[in-house]
Amino acid sequence: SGKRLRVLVDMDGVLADFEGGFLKKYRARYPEDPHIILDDRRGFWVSTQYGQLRSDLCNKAISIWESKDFFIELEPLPGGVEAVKEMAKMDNTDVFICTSPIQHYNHCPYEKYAWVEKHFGHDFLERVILTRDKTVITGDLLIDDKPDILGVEPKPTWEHILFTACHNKHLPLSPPQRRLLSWSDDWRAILDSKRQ
Ligand code: UMP
Repeated sequence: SGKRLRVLVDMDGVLADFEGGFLKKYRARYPEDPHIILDDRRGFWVSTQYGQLRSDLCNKAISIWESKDFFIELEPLPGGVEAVKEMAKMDNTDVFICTSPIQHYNHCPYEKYAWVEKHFGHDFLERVILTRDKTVITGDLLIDDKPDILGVEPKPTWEHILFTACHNKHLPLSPPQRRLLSWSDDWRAILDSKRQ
């Protein structure tokens, strides 16, 4: 009953393994330099933490995700593609993949579309939203691993569900904020809680 539910799902860190893909390619390209194991990641910005480890490592980190084939070769996170495909088939439910491309645009926007086509099929390209400001996108839910999602709209329509990632797992939630621990967690209950 009631109106349709609109769910926005983030890509990096929620559907695609950005952190794992980064670490693997960083270690391969800079084998003599120190790295941060995933369990020690803190803070959303990988480049910031690498810059704190040693100042030159900030730009070395950035060089990894600015490289061709970085985004297309990211592995899907367990259960994510299946969950979103299932969501898209649910009655009265509209799902969109809502992702922020990097400003170095040579490869990233193209490869984000290509990744969705590869894992979801061509028809799902209708469901992709590329934006640097998610606060101007309307929806009932935004499932995203970034703790602070800010932009020009001070009161976004969506409820942010914090998707657990290596960099945010130790963060306390400010009530009434909710988490999705993984795609094995009860995402259906979160959707149902927003239905009229
Ligand atoms: N990103 C950076 N720097 C970092 C970590 C990630 O630029 O240290 C990029 C990768 C993604 C984007 O393209 O930021 C995050 O997008 P969302 O997950 O917020 O959609």
